[in-house]
Amino acid sequence: LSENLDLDLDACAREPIHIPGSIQPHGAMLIADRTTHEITHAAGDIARLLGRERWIGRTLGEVLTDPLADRVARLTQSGGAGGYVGRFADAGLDLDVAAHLDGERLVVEVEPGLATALPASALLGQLESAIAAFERTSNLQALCDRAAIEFRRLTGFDRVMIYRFLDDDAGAVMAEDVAEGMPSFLNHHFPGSDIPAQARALYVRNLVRVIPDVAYVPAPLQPAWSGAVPLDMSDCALRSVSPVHMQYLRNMGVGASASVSIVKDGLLWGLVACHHRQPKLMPYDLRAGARALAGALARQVRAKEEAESFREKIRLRGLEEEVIARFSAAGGIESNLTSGAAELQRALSADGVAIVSGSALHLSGAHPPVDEIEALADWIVRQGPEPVATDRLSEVYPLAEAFRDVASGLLGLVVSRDEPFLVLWFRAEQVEVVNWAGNPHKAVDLGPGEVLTPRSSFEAWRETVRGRARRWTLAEIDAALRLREGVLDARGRRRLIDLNLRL
Ligand code: BLA
Repeated sequence: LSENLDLDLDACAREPIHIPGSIQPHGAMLIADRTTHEITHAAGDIARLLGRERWIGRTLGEVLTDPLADRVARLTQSGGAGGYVGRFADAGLDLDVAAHLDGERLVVEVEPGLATALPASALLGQLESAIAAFERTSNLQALCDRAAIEFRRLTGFDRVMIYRFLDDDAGAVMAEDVAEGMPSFLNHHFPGSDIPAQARALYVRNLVRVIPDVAYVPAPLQPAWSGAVPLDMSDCALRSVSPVHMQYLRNMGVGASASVSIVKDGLLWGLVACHHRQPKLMPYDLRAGARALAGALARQVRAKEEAESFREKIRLRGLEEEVIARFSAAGGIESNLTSGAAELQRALSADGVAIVSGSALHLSGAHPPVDEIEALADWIVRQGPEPVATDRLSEVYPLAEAFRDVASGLLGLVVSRDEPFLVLWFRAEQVEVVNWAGNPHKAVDLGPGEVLTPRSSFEAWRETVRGRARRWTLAEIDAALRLREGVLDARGRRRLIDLNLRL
């Protein structure tokens, strides 16, 4: 690969990764006619792996033995999608054979199996206990922490990360389990282009991919492909991977990589990303186990997310009532505003709050300078009665550039215009929040010229989220609106009480 990688990011997404025309050489591929079983193409070191000297023009039975060839036929008959065929141990190596149908062609893949046999009962037992552990976790973060541990136990890789896709296809490492001495990527965020769109689409269809040796030399299909349509390797375990990504892994000091899709409701929610310092295989049985475990993880992610959004709704309701009750209590709103600000901040998980009440200002958390808040409040009043909700304040209010670290996100609510009475919720710029969570960037220095590494990707992500905050959810904006109604009602009632007292 040339030193001058063309890092045009559109080009990344255009690379046709499903038709590389070659495989990773830890295994071998045989392409045969569906009806005659005659082998037309092959890739990889067949002589070494299968102990056969000639294969083109022979049948699958001659090269793989008849029982295996029969099973290939059965597996792919009557529209079967294909799958595991069996073990081939003729040449002294223990090889797993899998096959699938591609139009009129049979695609047979042969690769090293587990070095020591793992009884199905042991694998199933491990999966069962991992899934039970997933179910016992109490929230999404705890689930992901547990998942990193269980996937590392299953695969034996040095670093296992739960990588979650965020807004704009960017992603973050939200949980990690690492071997001693392995650098951490916890809390690192990455731009969407690190895993381009066509790769994400492929990973919804093909749930596990492995790169057992990042130093491999691709083995091309032979003889050279003559068909008008290149062989689609979307479903091939041995598919040779993008050279750009190989460079990325090498720059990262990784010897082997594997990743497992976490698909929730048909969408790619995240990946279990596994790294090993040395080359490392992830044989068929382990991949099947990892697929099953990732399916269970995805279902638990959904359950946790649903439970969390339900809890969130209940919590918001409870807080609304509390805040409103406080505002209606003796002493009225004014005497309760200072503690109220902190409560309002927590309610909408903001990083700061300002309450503007007449000429008084009540503050909580991280907020812009006081004179900036006053100008901002004037601007919000001028926007009209609808709440102002933005995750990129400086794009609509350029003066916010000066304090975007603490207030790139704004939810501004005018409760009443005449006094005036406003609540401003602030959310910090995303990079700032990541810094608060522990700046992962301090750990390792970037070498000169290392363009394709997670650390320079982290920098790229930093640049793309300048001036951006976490979005306000509809539930949060709704809660703010209900709060306004509640406060107005409470004030109305207090006025009446005060009036009655005076009369
Ligand atoms: C694929 N990129 C991937 C994959 C991951 C990442 C996990 C899946 C393949 C695998 O399992 O190894 C990204 N890996 C990461 C990230 C971390 C990690 C973010 O460990 C963080 C710790 N990649 C780039 C750029 C391009 C690019 C700039 O950084 C484009 C020019 C391309 N990445 C790229 C492509 C693939 C990929 C094309 C698909 C590889 C394939 O399946 O053939």
